[in-house]
Amino acid sequence: MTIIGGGLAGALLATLLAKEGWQVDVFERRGDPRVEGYAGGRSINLALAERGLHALRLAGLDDAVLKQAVMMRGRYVHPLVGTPHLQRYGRDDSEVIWSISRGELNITLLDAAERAGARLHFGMGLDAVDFEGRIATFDTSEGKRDLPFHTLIGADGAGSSLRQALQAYRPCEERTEWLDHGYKELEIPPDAAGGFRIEPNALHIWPRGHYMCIALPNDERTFTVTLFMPLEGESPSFATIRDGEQALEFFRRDFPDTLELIPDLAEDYARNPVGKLATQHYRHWHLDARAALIGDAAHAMVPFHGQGMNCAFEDCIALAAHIGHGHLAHDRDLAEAYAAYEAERKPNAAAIQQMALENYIEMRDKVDDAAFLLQRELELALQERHSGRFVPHYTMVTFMRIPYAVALERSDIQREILVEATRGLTSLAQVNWDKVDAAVMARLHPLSG
Ligand code: FAD
Ligand code: 8RB
Repeated sequence: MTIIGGGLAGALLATLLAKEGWQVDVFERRGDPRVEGYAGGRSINLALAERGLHALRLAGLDDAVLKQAVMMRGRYVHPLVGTPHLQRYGRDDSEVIWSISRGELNITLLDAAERAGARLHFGMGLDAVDFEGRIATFDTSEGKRDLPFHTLIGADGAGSSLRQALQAYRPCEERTEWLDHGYKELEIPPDAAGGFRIEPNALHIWPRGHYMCIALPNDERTFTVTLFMPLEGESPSFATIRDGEQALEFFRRDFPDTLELIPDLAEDYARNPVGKLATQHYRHWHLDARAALIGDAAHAMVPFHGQGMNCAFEDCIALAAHIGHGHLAHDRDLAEAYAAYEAERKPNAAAIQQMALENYIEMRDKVDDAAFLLQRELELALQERHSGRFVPHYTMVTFMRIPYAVALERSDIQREILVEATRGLTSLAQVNWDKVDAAVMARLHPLSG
């Protein structure tokens, strides 16, 4: 098994396959982060939820990762006017998400892959593939190198070289849906006493309608802040807020409480690049037994549900399960395993891609809105009244492992029930419970798992 990319999915899949007895080689373009430090430098964090945590559990890595994680109990919403407040994600501290460092996670996964017997090759970026002769060409510091392979697994991220090679060899339908919003990262350092400057156990959101800031805690007492806003168009957009001075003025007006939290705002803003965001769709994720794609290489998504890594880890579990033990290395079996993996995961990836787009509107606009908050209240009440039948959207995506496609289908029905039952109302006391209960019973069957 030749895995291209030693990022999050590549390193986890290498561990799982090596444990199954496969001979695994991982080729990573960058240097070894355990030797050279994690490329990208600054502390960048990710939200880990149940799907990702479960995958780590299967690899025996959950304890090691959680040791360095910061618990996030809910959304801490900072309105422009009014009091900041916590909206819990779940019922109690068993339903939380975890902020973890990408660099530390990647190192934990690479160590595990090596311990399981995988061979890691750093400084080797895939350049081109001869699928007929089964030769892969890599860029190295000493020039190009050709290596034979049996099968290639592309875990090389949203800009996947393996996917490009596949598209060149056997073009298939593809679609990149660019979001017209981008992002920029900023930082909240520790306070003078070395502690967190704001509530550590939350995912902070400053919703502002068409744009927003979020902040996730790091265990070294900093927060990584991400500003999301339109790339072009009328102010505010990245086209109109161009330098540190304009950023200061913008934040003074729209995020006044963050000014004292982000002392280097002007410098961070001027120095850090504007990131672009896209959803990528590919008709085929595999080429018979010769190649398969996982994670962002197969289905990059926008970040607003915090599920990119979680979904990529689910891909790894699914692919490893379909492939099975290392002694079944016949091309026919492998091609079947790849096809079964693709059939299982494609509808689910499409579902979370769509839900991620929808969650941007919720985060930037609705978390602050009275009608939405009433719907959320009703959602929690219905969870109590119809336990196992009415399960909140966020809970299905974040705290359960039911297929994303099932979560999407049920969320659509539930949203209709919530909107219908709260239309024109200002409090739960006015709800027509007989009618809502009947709608729940008629339209939702009990969910297992
Ligand atoms: P990656 O982790 O990107 O790994 C790809 C690897 O392939 C890299 O190591 C790269 O160097 C290597 N590579 C690339 N090209 C080649 C080549 N030609 N040859 C060899 N190697 C190559 N997801 C969440 O679930 N929760 C979050 O909160 C969250 N926050 C995020 C925050 C940021 C700033 C970003 C950018 C993403 C976030 N994501 C989050 C998404 C998550 O990072 C990705 O979905 C996840 O990393 C996908 O894993 P992957 O292995 O497919 O890709
Ligand atoms: N990629 C997240 C959520 C959902 C939070 C909620 C949202 C930053 C890039 Cl934007 C975002 C979530 O509904 O209350 N859970 O986890 C992570 C998020 O952004 C990450 C940090 C991010 N991802 C390029 C930037």
